[in-house]
Amino acid sequence: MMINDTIVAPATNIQTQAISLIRVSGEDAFKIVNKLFKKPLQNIRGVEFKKLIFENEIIDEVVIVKFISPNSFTGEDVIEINCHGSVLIVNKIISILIILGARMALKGEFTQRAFVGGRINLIQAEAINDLIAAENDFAMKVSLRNLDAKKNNELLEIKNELLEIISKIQVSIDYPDYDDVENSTTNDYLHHFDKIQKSISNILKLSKIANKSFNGIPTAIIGETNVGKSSLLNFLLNEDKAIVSSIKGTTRDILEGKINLNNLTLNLIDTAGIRKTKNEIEKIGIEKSLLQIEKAELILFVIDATKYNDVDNNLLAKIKNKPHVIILNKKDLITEQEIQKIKLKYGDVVFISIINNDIGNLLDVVEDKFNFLNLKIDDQPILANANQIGQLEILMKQLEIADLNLKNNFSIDIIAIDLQNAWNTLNNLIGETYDEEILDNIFRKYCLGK
Ligand SMILES: Nc1nc2c(ncn2[C@@H]2O[C@H](COP(=O)(O)OP(=O)(O)OP(=O)(O)O)[C@@H](O)[C@H]2O)c(=O)[nH]1
Ligand SMILES: [Mg+2]
Repeated sequence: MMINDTIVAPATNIQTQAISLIRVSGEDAFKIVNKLFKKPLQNIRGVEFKKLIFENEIIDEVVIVKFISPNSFTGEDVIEINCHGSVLIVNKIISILIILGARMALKGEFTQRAFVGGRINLIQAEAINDLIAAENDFAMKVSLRNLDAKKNNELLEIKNELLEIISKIQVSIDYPDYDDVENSTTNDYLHHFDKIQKSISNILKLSKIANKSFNGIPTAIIGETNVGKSSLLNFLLNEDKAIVSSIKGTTRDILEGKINLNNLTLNLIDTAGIRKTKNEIEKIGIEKSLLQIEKAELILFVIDATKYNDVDNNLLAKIKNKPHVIILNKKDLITEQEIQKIKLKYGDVVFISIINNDIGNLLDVVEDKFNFLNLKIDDQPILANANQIGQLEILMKQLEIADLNLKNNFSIDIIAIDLQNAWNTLNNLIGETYDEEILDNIFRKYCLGK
């Protein structure tokens, strides 16, 4: 990636729509865009209405928004062209700008420039993409929070504390006698260190919980045959995805779909009904269902309410040690008296009747299983995307190693190296130091024009 050239990209979809937005950023933004007007743009922040002309032909009437370096998103001169939302016009304007000297931007390159130019830190840059990709309210709130650099001051504090320990250690390496003067004993280090470890461990724990909300929770719909598992999948997805029939063993293979609740996303998996069978194909399907019980992080266990006394106890035992919701379907076929009996037998269950489009409070019960709402997202950093969690895990390990070596009275030089590693990881996380390749990996996941 060259940082000195001027880039252009559509910031809205290339489709027929009311208005489309084209972004230009770079040193030559004004020079290039001005070639399209009779009179050049005024070189001040603001908005101008213009006729866009190329080779004596009017291309469009546009509204130009101008941001002057360094007061723009990228930190460079940025010109946004609001043109009519025609695919032809957008393509034409972009082609002309490229002929005139701009280069087509890479995905996420505007944000990358904002980061490299020091306008935002890496956590903020990642939050922009997480926000665009957010599929539920919780993911949206966490991303919005991370757009604000101040919200992650705790990380900077931890970094400063680490630096302080490192420099003290450095002093005692360079001037061994100075230790007594400073009175900075190993205990001092240990005390500071415990605090740092606790903070990072807490941030990692919360970030992992939040990550579940970002990525979706693998949720298997499990039960015996004919209980209404596929009917439930179809209802939740609001489409006829799975075949539903009164024949036992209708579903043979797993089927997947995704739904967004208020604070979490479920990756639903419909499975073959579990029963004893001689049919080879059905057997394979059932093996897959059993595997899904292992793999899923939430199980929706469906029981046919008219057959609540015949549920396979082995199967019930398998799901009991995983997060699960017991669902009694076909409520329409049983009496109030039977409902009471079922409650006595199973305790906390949800009654539903898919045939009557009634799933009771099922979705609330599911949301309550994961208490994202109780996470006080304002109180501590939450870095929920996979890249950040990976870095936090490395950091945690490095701190643990340093801690262990301190407690085992290892030479102070070794501990200095351990801490330096942790400090480097923390810098990578915030983006104060970075590897070009890693950055490219992060930003190429962004939308074009972002
Ligand atoms: N009365 C009643 N019937 C239902 C209800 N929900 C589903 N059914 C019927 O139950 C039968 C089985 O439904 P499916 O959704 O195919 O059941 P399944 O659990 O996926 O079955 P397998 O794929 O064979 O394991 C179908 O005839 C559905 O119409 C309900 O709430 N009430
Ligand atoms: Mg089915």
